[in-house]
Amino acid sequence: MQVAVMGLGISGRAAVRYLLGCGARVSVSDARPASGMKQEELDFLSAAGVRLECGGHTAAFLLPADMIMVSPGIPFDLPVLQEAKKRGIPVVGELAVAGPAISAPIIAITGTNGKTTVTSLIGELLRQAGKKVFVGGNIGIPLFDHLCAPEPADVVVLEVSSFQLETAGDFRPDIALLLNITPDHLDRHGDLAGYVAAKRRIFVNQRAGDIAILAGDDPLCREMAAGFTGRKTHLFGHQADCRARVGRDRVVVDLDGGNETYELAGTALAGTTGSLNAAAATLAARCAGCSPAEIQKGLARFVPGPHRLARVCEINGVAYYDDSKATNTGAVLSALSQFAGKVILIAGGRDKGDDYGLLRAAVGDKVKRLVLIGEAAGKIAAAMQGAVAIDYATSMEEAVRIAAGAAGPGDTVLLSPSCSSFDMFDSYGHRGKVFVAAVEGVKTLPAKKESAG
Ligand code: UMA
Repeated sequence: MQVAVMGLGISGRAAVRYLLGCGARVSVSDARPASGMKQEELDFLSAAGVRLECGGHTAAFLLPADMIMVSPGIPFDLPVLQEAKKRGIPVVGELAVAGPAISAPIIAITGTNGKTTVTSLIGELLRQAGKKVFVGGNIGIPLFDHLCAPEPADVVVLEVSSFQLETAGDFRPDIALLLNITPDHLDRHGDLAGYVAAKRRIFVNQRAGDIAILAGDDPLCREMAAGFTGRKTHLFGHQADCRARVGRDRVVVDLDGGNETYELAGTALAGTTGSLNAAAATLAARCAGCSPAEIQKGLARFVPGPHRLARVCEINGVAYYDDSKATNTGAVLSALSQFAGKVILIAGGRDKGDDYGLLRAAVGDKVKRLVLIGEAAGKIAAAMQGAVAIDYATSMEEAVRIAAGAAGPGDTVLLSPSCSSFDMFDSYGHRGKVFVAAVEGVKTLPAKKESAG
C-alpha cells in the first residue's frame, strides 16, 4: 500500500515509523520549504527510502497514494484533501489508523480545558492500581508509539483533540470522557457548532457496554448526553443526578447505589476546577476497575503539569501566576474565578477565532489592568474597550515589567493568554518559561515607594 503522510511533526514522524514497520510504501508532504527541514529529518527519510515533497501539498504528489494520513494541525478542508475524498482516497488521522489495531481497552479524554490534567490523572490512578498504562495522544506522545512499543500496555489512556477527532474514522474508546465545551479553535472548525460536532465524534462509534462520561454542569455536554442510547452514560458535576458529585474539596461517587467519598483537601486537586477534574477521572478509573482505596491514594499523590495556574512566587506582596496553558476564553474565566483580589492580567498571542467579549464581565469585575501582547492584542482590546485600563507590550519582559509596576500588595499578576503562543514563542511551555524568567527579573528591580497620601 502507498501511504502519503502529510506533515512531518511529532505525529507525522511516528506515522512514518509505524507504516514502514507495517510494510507500506511511504511518502511525506510537508508545507515547510526545504530550507526549513532539519538535517536529522532529511537523514531519517532518506535512510528509510521515503520520498519527500517540501513547500506545500500538491495533487501530483498526494493523489497517486492509496491512503492519505494527515497530521492533526493540517486543516481538513484543504482543496487537495477535498479532491482526494472525491476520488475515494481515504483521508485519515492517527486515531483512525492506530485505534482499530489496539487490543487493550482505550480511555479517551476530550474537552476544551483540563484534558491534559485528567489524562495524566487517570494514568496515575491506573498505575496506582498496578496496571501497565500507555498515556499519550494530544498530550505529546503519539498513539503509534504504543503500537511500536516492545511490550503492550494493559490500558491506553489518550488525550484527543478536536483536530484528531475530525479524522478519527472508526476509532472507538471503551470509555470516552467529554470534560467541557467552550468556544475554541473556531478558526479551524468555522463556528461553535463545527467545534461541538468534532468533539462529539469521541462517542460516535461507541456501542453497548461502552461508557460515556460527560460534564453535568455544562449545558452542551448535558444536551449531548440526553441524546445517547445503547451505552452507559455517567455525568459528573455539582447536580444531584451526577454519578460523581462535587462538593467542597471532595467527590462523592455513586455507581451502584453506594456512596464513596474521595477527599481532596490538601491535594493538588482542591478547588473547583481540580474537584471537577478529579470527579471525571475517578469515574473513569472506577469504571476501569480501580478500587476506591487505590483511587484515593492516586488523587493524593497527583502533581499537575506545569503552566496550569502555577504559582511562581510572591514579590513585594504581589503573587505571580503562570497559566500559559490557558489558550481560550473558558480557561481564562476559570483562572480569574480562583482569585478573590485584584488581578493584573497579561493576555494575547495568536488569535484562534475566539469571541473575547466572553471575558468582558469577569475582566471588568476582577482585572485592575490588562497588559496585551501578540497578534491578537488589537482584537482583545476592541472587545474590552471601556471595561478595563489597557497597556500594550511588545515582549513578555516588557509585559511583566508593566504588570509589576501596576500591581500593589495583595494583587496578583496572572499570565493567562486566551490565545495560542505561536506568534511569539515555540509553544505554551516556552511562553510560560519566558514569563517565569521575566518574573525573576522583577526581583532585581527596586521596590516601589509607597505613594504619599
Ligand atoms: N504542516 C504541513 N501543512 C500544514 C500545516 C502543518 O505540512 O498545513 C506541517 C508542519 O510544517 C510540521 C507538521 O505539519 O512539520 C506539524 O504537524 P502538526 O501541526 O499536526 O503537529 P505535530 O507536531 O504532529 O503535533 C500534533 C499536535 N499538534 C496539533 O494539533 C497542532 C500536538 O498537539 C500533539 O501533541 C502531537 O500531534 C501528538 O499527538 C499540540 C496542540 O497544540 C500540543 N494541540 C492543540 C491543542 O491542544 O489545543 C489541538
